[in-house]
Amino acid sequence: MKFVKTLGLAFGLALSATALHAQEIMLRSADIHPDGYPTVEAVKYMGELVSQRTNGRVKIQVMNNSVLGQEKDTIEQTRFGVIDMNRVNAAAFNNLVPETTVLGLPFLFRSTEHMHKVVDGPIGDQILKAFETHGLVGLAYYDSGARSFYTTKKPITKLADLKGVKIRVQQSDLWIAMMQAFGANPTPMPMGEVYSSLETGVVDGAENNWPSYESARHYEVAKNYTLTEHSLNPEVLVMSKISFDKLTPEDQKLVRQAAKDSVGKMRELWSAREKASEAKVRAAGVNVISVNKDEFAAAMKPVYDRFVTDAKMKDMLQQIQDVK
Ligand code: GTR
Repeated sequence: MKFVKTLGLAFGLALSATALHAQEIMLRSADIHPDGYPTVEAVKYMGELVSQRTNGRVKIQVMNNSVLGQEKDTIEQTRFGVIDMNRVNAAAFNNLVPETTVLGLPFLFRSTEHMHKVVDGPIGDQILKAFETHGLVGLAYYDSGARSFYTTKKPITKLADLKGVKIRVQQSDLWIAMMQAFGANPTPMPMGEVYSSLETGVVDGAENNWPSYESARHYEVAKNYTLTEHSLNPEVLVMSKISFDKLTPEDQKLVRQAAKDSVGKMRELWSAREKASEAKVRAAGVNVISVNKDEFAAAMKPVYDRFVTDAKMKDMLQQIQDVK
């Protein structure tokens, strides 16, 4: 956190309590996505809210486009208080905060509405709370749509087509296991390496939502997009516990509230961008393939067997499934 300027500090010797209160606070927030991407714009919007509500005393600077590094590294830096805030997909937290795993389970959510109800309810809160023992404060969930496969050469039209296909995955044990259960050969790597890996044949494919497939230009090199829609894993906005603890209780409340208040904006931006990205890649000639999703879902039992083992996970899963 940068305390940029101290208002009303006449001599610069010692900071009085009042002067400390008047300090301008700049919170730096990381994101890998480019300008215009809904997650980036939603955190900018949150920044506007925070600034309005504090008369410009607290501000958020969104440092997107991976300028602060790839997600795994920025998460570490956020835990150490070098970065104040971070917007990342839940998958990136799976190994650190095991409670997040449940949200990425394949074919878990019946619809976006179901996912919203879960993350907006007690389970969502429980998972956000779980970040606190790992140096992070969970602020809010953002949409990430449905993830589907895309491949460079062989189009995936049925489950058997994934056999032995090298698929890039997020760096998460859950996601590696999921790809194995689909029969694919998982290659974990950061998002920033995917384009060149597809282009040079290091991997045969990857999987993501329409906006990422489009904005990262993966559709230029992997032109077959198969609508498996295997996960609705949301994005998570977190704050560094170190940075959070430096704020006054009032500012902590304000930051939490502004994050929650940005969710509605994010959902609007997301549904518009999903449609726009889909239209753009279809217009660019992408081969969009429909599949029998039940066949893919039926292969996921080993993933559930491996990750839903203890009483806590079983209970969370049950509660999620019970949400109507
Ligand atoms: C995107 C997500 C990123 C990252 C990326 C990936 O949809 O917004 O946070 O998880 O996918 O596949 O690495």
